[in-house]
Amino acid sequence: MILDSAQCAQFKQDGYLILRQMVSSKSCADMLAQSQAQLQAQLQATPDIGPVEYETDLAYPGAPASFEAAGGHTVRRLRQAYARADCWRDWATDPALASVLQQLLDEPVILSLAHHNCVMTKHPNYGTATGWHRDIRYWSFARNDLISVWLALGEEHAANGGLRVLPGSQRWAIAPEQLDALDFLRPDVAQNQPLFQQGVALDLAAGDVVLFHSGLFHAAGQNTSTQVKHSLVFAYRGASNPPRAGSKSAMAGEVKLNPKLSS
Ligand SMILES: O=C(O)CCC(=O)C(=O)O
Repeated sequence: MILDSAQCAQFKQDGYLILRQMVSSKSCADMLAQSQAQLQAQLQATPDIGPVEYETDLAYPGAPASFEAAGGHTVRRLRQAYARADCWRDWATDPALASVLQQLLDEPVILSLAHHNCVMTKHPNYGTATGWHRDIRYWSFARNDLISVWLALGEEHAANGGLRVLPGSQRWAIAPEQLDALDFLRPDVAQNQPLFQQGVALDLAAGDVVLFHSGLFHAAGQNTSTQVKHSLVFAYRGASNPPRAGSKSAMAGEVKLNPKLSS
């Protein structure tokens, strides 16, 4: 798979690119079944089958107040996806994906196991909305120039907590007072209101892939459907953009990708 010049220009301009139906329905169904099975095993919880993040851990507005509260064990993320299922690992290192990322980063590509590396499981009950943020906020690399790869394993839209993006926001200069203590765009600041109006909701089908720049502001709502939404998400850097020594970004290992050779 090779991006055309319009797609490359679009990524540069908007900070994101959607590749419709990049993953086959069979592969998606396998990846979704894996996620559903691991979630089910986690709910039955003896012993833990892998690391997870709970809504309670994240404590976004509306999250259960404690593990004892109703919904206290709602899983937000199945972590360390790379290590916990062959099909997820195969996708994370897919040579066609590597080729696309190499085109956008213009250099060899490395998968970071420190960030994302998870299935996001947004639940109808107790699944919280995420405010406008940039993925780079907690990451520590030489440059703010990574790409998050979001694979929809089912339909995603505004009603089930689908992604929204602020196109071009990877190039915006944002003043510290526009952000809260966790680096979310503050909803109460007048200067942010025209920014929020530029939000675009992404409608995705299973197999659609969103590539987005680590500086792109994005957000997502609550899941008002009856089904858990599953999205597999990994983060990639270019070879010349290493994690800062001693940072969390440098602690979890990396995988060098092999792009598909064009014939
Ligand atoms: O699904 C969501 O609520 C958005 C998650 C997200 O953007 C993130 O964790 O970086």
